[in-house]
Amino acid sequence: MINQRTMAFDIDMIKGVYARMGERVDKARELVGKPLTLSEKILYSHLWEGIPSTTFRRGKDYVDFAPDRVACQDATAQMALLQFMHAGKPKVAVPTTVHCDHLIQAKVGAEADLKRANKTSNEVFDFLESVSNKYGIGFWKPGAGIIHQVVLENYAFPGGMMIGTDSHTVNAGGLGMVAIGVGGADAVDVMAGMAWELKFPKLIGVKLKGKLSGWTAPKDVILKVADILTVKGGTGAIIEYFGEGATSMSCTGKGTICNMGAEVGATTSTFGYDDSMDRYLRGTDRADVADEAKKVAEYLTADPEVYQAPEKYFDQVIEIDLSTLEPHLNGPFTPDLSTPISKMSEAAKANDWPLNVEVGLIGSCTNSSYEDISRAASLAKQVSEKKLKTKSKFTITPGSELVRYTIERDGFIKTFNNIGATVFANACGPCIGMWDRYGDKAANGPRNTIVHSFNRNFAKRADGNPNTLAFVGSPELVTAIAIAGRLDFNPITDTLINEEGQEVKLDEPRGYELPPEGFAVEDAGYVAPREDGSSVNVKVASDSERLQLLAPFTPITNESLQGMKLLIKAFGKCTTDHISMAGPWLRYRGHLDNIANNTLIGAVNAFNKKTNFVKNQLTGEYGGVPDTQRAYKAKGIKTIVVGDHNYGEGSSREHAAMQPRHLGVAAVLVKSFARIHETNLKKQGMLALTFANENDYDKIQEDDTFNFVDIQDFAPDVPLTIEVVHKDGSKDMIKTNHTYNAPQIAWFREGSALNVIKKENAA
Ligand code: MIC
Ligand code: SF4
Repeated sequence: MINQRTMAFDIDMIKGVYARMGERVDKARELVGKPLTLSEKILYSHLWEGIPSTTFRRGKDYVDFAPDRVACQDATAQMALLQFMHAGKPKVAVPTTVHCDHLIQAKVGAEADLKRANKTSNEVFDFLESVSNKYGIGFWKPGAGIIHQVVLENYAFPGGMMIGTDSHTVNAGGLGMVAIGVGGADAVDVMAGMAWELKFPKLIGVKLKGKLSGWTAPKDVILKVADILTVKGGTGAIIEYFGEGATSMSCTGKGTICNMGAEVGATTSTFGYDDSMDRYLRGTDRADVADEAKKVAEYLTADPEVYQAPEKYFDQVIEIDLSTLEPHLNGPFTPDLSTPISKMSEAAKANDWPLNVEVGLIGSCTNSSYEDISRAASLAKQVSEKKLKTKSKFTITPGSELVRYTIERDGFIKTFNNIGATVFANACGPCIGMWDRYGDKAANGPRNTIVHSFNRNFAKRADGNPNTLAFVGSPELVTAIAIAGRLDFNPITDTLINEEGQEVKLDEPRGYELPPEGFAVEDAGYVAPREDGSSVNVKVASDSERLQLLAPFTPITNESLQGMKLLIKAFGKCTTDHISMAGPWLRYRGHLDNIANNTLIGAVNAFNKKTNFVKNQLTGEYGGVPDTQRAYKAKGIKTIVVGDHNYGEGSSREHAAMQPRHLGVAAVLVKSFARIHETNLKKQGMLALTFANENDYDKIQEDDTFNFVDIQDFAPDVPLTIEVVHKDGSKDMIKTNHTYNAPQIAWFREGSALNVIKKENAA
């Protein structure tokens, strides 16, 4: 039995979805006039209007959806729930859960780390627990596991639609959902019982030919997809996987592929319902969901014609042959720089990447299934069998207590301990910079290489050290490389010299899709909310440095958009980690004014190539971005941020929009946006604009002043013009595009989407 439940959570809701699905999908097929992909079936059966009455243009039309559930993690839930408290609702309108996973620092090992986190973040955990209790939200306490793993084990169901305040919510695609990462304000819409809006996505089909074998793992599929699509190639699209390679893969392997789909910017990824999902549902005590899904199985995958001739139904089709796919390592500093392991020796030499690997880290929300761990353990076991010595340090972060308990019972933790591994708490830990690797010396840390099975490897991401080169690989490859201690170790061809001077080769990894003796756990970590939470008091201390009640944003007026200054012109990659760094700053995720002190400190200033060093046009002096911005704010001067392509890539954290908004940035003008960040800016009542002519980026100078000359005519599909006045008095007229529809323009005019909700609820 999986802790507090013997059957699935919210089974009635799931039955309701399945009861409606047939009629809705049939109607959609009739309207669209051709066979449907799985993605379309799920989207059209979750329209806010109910039974479809019209078709939508992919990549063009905004559509109102009715997701089945919401999930939030601690670092984003604080802001989401602080906003929800303003929505004026007594209870959440759809099943919702909160998961404590991001705020646990990895240092010594699971037990001590968890104890410390419970002490240092106790105020935040208490806040989240009491808000959950009040509004009918399921609460997963610290140590229960990482949101996406817990969702896959407990809540995900084939054909469902969910949103979550974390970009890797997409993991649930492994169980055939359409699961989408959003900012907190989007989650508030759904929790408050309103429609959730999304531009109808484009569809990318990925045909997986052949089967995985030997050293190649599901991770290599997504590493290859990242190579093909790059970090922005999936933007605005759902990736749907199919083919023999898909059905022959485990459900959790599918989860890995969907999870890291966030790294190509995809709205989400998904797989059609198959036996692997049936096995996984039954293995996690959800035979009831499996039985229900079986009854509507034809609606939980694409119509047969689609996978036979995919080019007729998808906007883009990619084919990957799993039989010839090699293990890959992606990195450093970006998840799409892909190197097959057989080419690593050459690539490392050419790029001067340090070959010595200091640490191998496995686990995280995307790669800590029983299958992953058992396969990695089969390699760790060979260390003593073959009289080897593990050269790198090695760490494991299990994705959930369910997995951790089961792998301990089955002896894998012991196997890892035998090679000197550290087992961290079931939490994000090193994946989100909550890894105390260097104490306070991270900023000037030494140049070094690490390999991990996580998703992201942006600069400073894991340990705060800008000189750490992180490479992403499968847990199997990471383990083999940690044993060998070298980045260019190719376990398929290379041998190692053991303690007795003999040449030995690692055998291929072997594992189990699901635990042969079933999953087990003592306390999975779930806390059910009260039936009636109306008397629960939510306390936020007025002098708290961790939590701060929100004050509504005031609208940005047309007048304030004249005479604006440039805050920063960001050069190159500017991810949400650059805009609002995680790691030590996670501490302030519930306190807008405090966290605003990290605003854009990681962005590179295009004029001097330095971080956190921009010109204050009022004094002519250079200073940090937050301080400079606060100086403009004090004078009531609005500012603009300029950026390159895929601005805001990465996380769903709406702090990356709320902080600049709080400090007085009014507009962000870039070559292109990542989806979630663009929406987050709109939700907070800011202007998110793109250059109509990309080269105009080059026209922006350090001392520029900006006037929005036609902002009074702000309307859907009409570009906005900015007059840019340079220091020498010369001017450029710059045309900018936007994707605002009429309701989104109302968010801007009212100051934020939340202000609009509040107004509607008060009326
Ligand atoms: C991440 O992987 O970057 C995070 C940390 O999980 C974020 C959420 C956050 O910033 O809190 C994400 O992916 O959305
Ligand atoms: Fe946590 Fe990392 Fe997964 Fe984000 S990607 S949810 S930080 S484990």
